Amino acid sequence: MEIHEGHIAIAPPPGVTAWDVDPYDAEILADPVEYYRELRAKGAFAYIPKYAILACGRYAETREVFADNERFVSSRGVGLQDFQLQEPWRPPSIILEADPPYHTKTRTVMARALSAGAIAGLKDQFERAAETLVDELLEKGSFEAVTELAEAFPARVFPPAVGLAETDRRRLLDYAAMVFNAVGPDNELRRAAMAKAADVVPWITEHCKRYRLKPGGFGRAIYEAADAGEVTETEAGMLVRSLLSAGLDTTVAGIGNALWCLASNPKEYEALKRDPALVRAAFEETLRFTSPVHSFCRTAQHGTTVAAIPIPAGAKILCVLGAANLDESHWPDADRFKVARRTAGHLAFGTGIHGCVGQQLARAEIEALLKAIVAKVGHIEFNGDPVWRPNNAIHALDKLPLVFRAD
Ligand code: OVV
Repeated sequence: MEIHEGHIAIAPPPGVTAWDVDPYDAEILADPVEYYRELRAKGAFAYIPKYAILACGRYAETREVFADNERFVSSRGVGLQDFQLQEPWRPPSIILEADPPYHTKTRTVMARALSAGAIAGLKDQFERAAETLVDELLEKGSFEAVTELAEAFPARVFPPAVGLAETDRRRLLDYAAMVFNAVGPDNELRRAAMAKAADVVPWITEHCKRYRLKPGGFGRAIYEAADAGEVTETEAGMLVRSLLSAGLDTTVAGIGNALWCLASNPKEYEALKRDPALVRAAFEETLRFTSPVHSFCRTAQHGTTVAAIPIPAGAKILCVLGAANLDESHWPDADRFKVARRTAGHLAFGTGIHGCVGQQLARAEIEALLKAIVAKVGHIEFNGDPVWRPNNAIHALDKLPLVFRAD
């Protein structure tokens, strides 16, 4: 058995095309649509010699792998590294990187903390914060939408919702950059993100503690499950860490990508202004069209087959959610952004038992923001070229110069 990038190096299974590509190449990460198309064209799976893994990007097989947590486990890590073979950079997440039955327990606690009821109580706060921010940006006219909007909005509303007494936007974003780049190979992106560990990790660990969290937030809701004996105090801290890992950068990406979609498709923005009830659909279409989490891996626990392709035990499978969400055999006019599209079944939040537990929170944030934008902003225009920021798991913008006009 050969080990490569921390996982079992598999041989190409019969019937699978080898493709000499690096899915974590910075240029592909910044502009992935052609790579997505080629991946789908290779078949149900492609073999990637550079990492000795399989990759899938067609809708059906990507969904099948993600939906089957028994054959395709998360406890061995959702990146290239197999946690059975190599020690991960941090203690594994007890929800993302766990399987049932343990996962069922932690997921139940997290799902309750992030329940519809808990989120409904934040709606007014989110809407007020959105109106204030959009007014400020209209006042400025032109602005850099990644820092001043996509980051600014979640940075204002998410830490208070968690109950963080003290917030540090830079450290929270740097930590997320570590978490999401960590699922890739040991490339330049991963190393650059990890270089900040000594400064960022102790801060995160400290702010997951009970006494750092204010009553009424998601953090304390998790610690209440420890009081009830459902999880230990340590596990509660680990679940708060999951909130801080997955709760900020993802919504930053979603908001930036939504603005990019709307600025690139002025007719669709007009449709949204005519019918603001489409705000929710516009966000779902943004998720489908730009897949803020572009890919995660699973590990085949045993030998199995998918689409008649034999998959050996221990194989890492790169599930390219961004490619599945653009699969023309599943989505009519897949390469067009249409706010009125039926987007049910998109894989941007994953699917199955690991499907995004914070998705209602993400929707509540972006809907508050898009509602304020649609109500107040007549036109959204580029004020320079957008620049994408390569990341081993996140597809998001680095720079988005925009103009908001009231008329
Ligand atoms: C979905 C997700 C992404 C990144 C980190 C985590 C979860 C976590 O549980 O730490």
